[in-house]
Amino acid sequence: MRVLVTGGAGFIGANFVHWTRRHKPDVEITVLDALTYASDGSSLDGADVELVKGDVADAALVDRLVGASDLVVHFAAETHNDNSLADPSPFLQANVVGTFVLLEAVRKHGVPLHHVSTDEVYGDLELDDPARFTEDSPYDPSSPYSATKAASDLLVRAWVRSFGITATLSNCSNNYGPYQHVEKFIPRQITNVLDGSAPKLYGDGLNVRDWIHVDDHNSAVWTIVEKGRSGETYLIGADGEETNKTVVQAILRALGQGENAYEHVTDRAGHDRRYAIDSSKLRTELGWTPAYVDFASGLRATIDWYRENEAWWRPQKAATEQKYAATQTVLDPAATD
Ligand code: NAD
Ligand code: TDX
Repeated sequence: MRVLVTGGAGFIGANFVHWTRRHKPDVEITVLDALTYASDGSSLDGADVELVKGDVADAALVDRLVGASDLVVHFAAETHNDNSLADPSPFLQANVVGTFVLLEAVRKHGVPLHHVSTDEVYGDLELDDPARFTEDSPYDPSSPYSATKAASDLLVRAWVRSFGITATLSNCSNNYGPYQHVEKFIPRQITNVLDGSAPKLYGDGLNVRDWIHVDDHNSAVWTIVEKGRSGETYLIGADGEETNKTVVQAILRALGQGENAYEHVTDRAGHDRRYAIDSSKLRTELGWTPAYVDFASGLRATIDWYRENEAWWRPQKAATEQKYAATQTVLDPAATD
């Protein structure tokens, strides 16, 4: 079987490739990736894949690659909320037009598709709301990024209904683990501390994210590919709700610093307050369970990975911090703590 993995040089896609190599050695893998700033070809070192540099919105290229595949798993996207606030345009092109082009190719060739999406399509929850997102939650995206992911989900659903393509969808919560770009929350804070600078909390730092180890996300994707029903959406989550402040304090402690050695900086515009996933459907109908049930130990392993792989993240660090410094200023602690 040959799988076409779009976005396979990015964080989750590269981990998906390595997971597949470990658990399904007979699967042949083609990666289609534009190799944007967010990717690093070296994330795929040792993975034995065919790596094609190209755009998921390139119809001729996508047609050829899909025609030669038995399955498509679609990770390719622009993914950082802060970037989508600075310039939404690449998000429309990669996430909406790219998904449309892919859908036309799987329709033509009759190849099954798994579409990877995010819980952010459902908007956010209040901190004290006992509710969590389910497959029936209404779509209510807040940022340009999440709006384009919502649009891509709806395109996939429409192609199933109108054209009868075979496709499953998943919406996952926040991932952590190796090979995540230093612009994202957990790698940014780990590498800040390793560099001797303070972690940066947006606003009051009390926003909640529902953390899942990237290997659990990818084991869930394979479970859905193998056992899921076409046209269905499955929410993926591992009951990992934490405030951003708690995560930063855990990173500081693990790296031998005082747990309050962080700074508050300018909040993100439209910052979603809380995400929380109810993954009962995936667990009950398809029998999936996460392997990393202890966030603290998964986080420590991730910290160790960044400590041991400075050569992987170092080239991106200075430019990333420079970009942040242009828009974020340190807030008075009296106003936030
Ligand atoms: P990432 O930014 O690390 O990787 C995205 C990859 O897509 C990169 O390698 C990039 O080069 C590639 N890409 C971007 N535009 C492309 C284009 N036009 N054509 C081809 N390739 C292109 O992101 P990630 O965190 O690995 O996210 C992967 C997918 O998972 C995305 O669809 C994202 O919405 C979804 N997701 C992410 C999370 C998370 O916590 N990171 C959670 C839920 C869902
Ligand atoms: O320096 C920071 N300080 C901070 O407090 C950064 C970079 C982020 N934050 C906050 C914002 C969020 O509340 O941390 C939280 C996590 O931020 P991100 O890593 O930017 O993730 P988020 O916006 O939650 O989106 C992520 O999860 C869902 C991924 O980037 C998306 O691609 C995915 O769909």
